[in-house]
Amino acid sequence: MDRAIIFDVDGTLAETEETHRRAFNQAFREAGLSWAWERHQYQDLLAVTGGKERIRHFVEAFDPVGAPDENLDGFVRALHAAKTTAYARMVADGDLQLRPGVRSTIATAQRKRYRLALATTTTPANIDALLDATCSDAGRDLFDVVCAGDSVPNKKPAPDVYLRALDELGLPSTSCVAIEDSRNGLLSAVAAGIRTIVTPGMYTRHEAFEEAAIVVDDLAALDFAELESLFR
Ligand code: XBP
Ligand code: MG
Repeated sequence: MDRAIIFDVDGTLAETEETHRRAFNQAFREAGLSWAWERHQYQDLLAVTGGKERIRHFVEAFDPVGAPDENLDGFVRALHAAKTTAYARMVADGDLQLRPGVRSTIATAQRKRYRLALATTTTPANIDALLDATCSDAGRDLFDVVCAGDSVPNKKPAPDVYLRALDELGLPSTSCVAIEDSRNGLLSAVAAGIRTIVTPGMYTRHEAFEEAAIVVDDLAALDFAELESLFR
């Protein structure tokens, strides 16, 4: 029976959320808005997954100056498109690296002919930007299956994106292990029946992970045999 490792993207493959936060703020400035999400506020806003959903939540919760009285959907979509453009530019020009142990875990999985997948809330374009910047030629081809963003009706912590990944892999949850950084991601994977390793990130270190099979600082601190012990 095939086995697969399903990686989350933001916060798991790399510490990308600080770049996302800066990209949101860049889009706000370009739109002439005085909004600026500081780190502490962004950590709270990350409770809402999905950039469009996060902007909408911010408007509805804080009624900031400059938010439109109508056509909020169009306003949010335009703002998020600008943010996605800014993010891609920041990743291309920046120095994001894969988190410790990610590259070696992928290499060991490839050597053992495990399949690799991504299950993420983020916009697909963000995945290409990150993989182009960190995985050079291999990039997205590293992953058999990529399930991202709006491809599912309900974002994390709903199980939709992991259920879609299982479906596209054609594997049962018992043949897969998920790797996540956040409680939302952990709840999503566990709800899909997948044993999950959590490597908390800079914005999620404070969260609860009792449903995780393993919690470890990063994948460099994990013996691959411990990951393999989670397959059933
Ligand atoms: C994390 C998210 C995303 C990013 C921003 O996704 O919730 O919304 O914060 O990306 P992951 P978008 O599941 O990879 O941890 O603005 O494209 O949503
Ligand atoms: Mg994440």
